[in-house]
Formats: sequence, structure tokens, C-alpha cells
Amino acid sequence: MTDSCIIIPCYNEANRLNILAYKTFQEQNNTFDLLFVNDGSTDKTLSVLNNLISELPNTSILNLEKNSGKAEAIRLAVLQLSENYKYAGYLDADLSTSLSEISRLLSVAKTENKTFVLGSRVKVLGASIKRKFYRHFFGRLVATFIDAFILKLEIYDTQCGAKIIDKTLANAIFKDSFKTKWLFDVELLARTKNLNGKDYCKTNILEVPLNRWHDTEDTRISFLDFLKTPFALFKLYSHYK
Ligand SMILES: Nc1nc2c(ncn2[C@@H]2O[C@H](COP(=O)(O)OP(=O)(O)O)[C@@H](O)[C@H]2O)c(=O)[nH]1
Ligand SMILES: [Mg+2]
Repeated sequence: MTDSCIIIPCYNEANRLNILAYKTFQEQNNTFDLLFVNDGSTDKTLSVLNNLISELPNTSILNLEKNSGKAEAIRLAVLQLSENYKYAGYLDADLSTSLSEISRLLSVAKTENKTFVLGSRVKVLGASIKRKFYRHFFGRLVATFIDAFILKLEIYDTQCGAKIIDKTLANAIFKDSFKTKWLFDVELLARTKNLNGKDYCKTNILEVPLNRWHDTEDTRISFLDFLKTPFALFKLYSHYK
């Protein structure tokens, strides 16, 4: 066992999991444990994961019988982690950003003594950030609104699916269920701020630009979820402001 656990939420990922990437990384590095959450998948995700973990060190599965969504799947996983972990983190199963990038975020948290490290998709020369135009566009719109009216912490990218959180802080901010389905990252930040104050956030949260992010073709976010975004934003605003 290592001192950190990275959670990978999986919903119908059987055809999308890059088995080789997980294998190679986990065999060559011993930086963190991996916990895959099978969130009531209706495809072969569970058997694919069972095969994968049987060959790998420090890797396990949390199997949820019923689909409960990314936010709830990660929440349940965090709440059942061993007391011995110092850090918890999460990463999208499609490896839009890589395992070595989440590993880099973890070492930043350790060396710079931060309790919350956010991967950030900033498109600059030298970084390989590839996003679909409309996802970038609407993502930026939502993120800009969120920081200006809800968080007020000068965070550029709240929704990036790569985050590291100190385990004690994680226990506190994952305790209650989330109000929204796809904006739970924002709720984690809002809860941190409400719990510890703005000054704490300024010194303990760090946003780190990623070297790589490639949007994959398919998405589990439906058009209906997209249409519901203004309502979700309003919910966040009235609940956390
Ligand atoms: N646990 C769980 N994970 C989900 C669900 N939907 C999506 N995910 C996971 O959330 C991550 C991001 O999903 P993805 O479709 O790539 O979202 P996008 O990149 O934001 O379009 C992946 O690891 C998915 O397996 C769900 O209903 N439950
Ligand atoms: Mg994706």
C-alpha cells in the first residue's frame, strides 16, 4: 500500500479503457494505489477490471450494483478509503489526461504542502491541450460564471477531471451528497471555502496547468444534462454563495 489512492470512476468503460496504459504505469511506478469504481455498468466493465487488477499491484475495485453517477461514485469511494491514506485523488477513466500527469499533481501537493491540487486545462504553447471547440467554449462560459459569482477564488478551470485532495479535507468535503450531477468539483471547492475560509483556500489550493489533455470522442454527459446547466448553476449559487 502507498500513501495515496487515485479513484477512477467507470461507467460502461469496457471498450474505452486503455488497459495497456494502466498496466504499464502501475507496473513501473509505485506512486499511488488505484481504485476503480464500477458504477453499475451494463457492459463488460466489471470483468475487464477484474482481469486488469488480478495482474497489478496496489489496485482494487469498488463495485456498485446500481448506477449512481460520477459524483456519487467518487464520493462513496472516498468515504470507504483506508484511514492510512494521506491523499485521495480522481481521474477520468478515458485518460484524457495521463496517469503520469496525476502523479505530477500528487508530487506537487506533497512538495508544496497543498491540500487541494487542481489540474487545469490551459491551452498554451508547449502544452498539448486538445478540446472539442464547443466543449471548450461552453466549459469556459460555465467556469467563468462559477468563479465570478460563486467561488470568487480566481480558479481558471474548476471542472477538470484530475484532482488531488488531502485525505482529512476529503473526508470533510465528501461527507454529504452533492446537489448537482456534473458540477460536484465546484461543490468540493465551495465546501472547502465555507469550511476553512478564503485565506485558507488562497494558501492551500493550487491550480497546476496540465501538460496534456485530449478530449475523447464520446462523452457520458447527455444533451439533457447540458440543457440543465443553468438550473444547476442557480442551485449552486443559492446553496453555496
Ligand atoms: N461512476 C460513474 N462514472 C461516470 C458516469 N458517467 C461518467 N462517468 C465517468 O466519468 C468520467 C468522465 O466521463 P466522460 O464521459 O469522459 O466525461 P467528459 O470527458 O466530461 O465528457 C469517466 O471516467 C466516466 O466513466 C456515471 O454515471 N457514473
Ligand atoms: Mg472524457
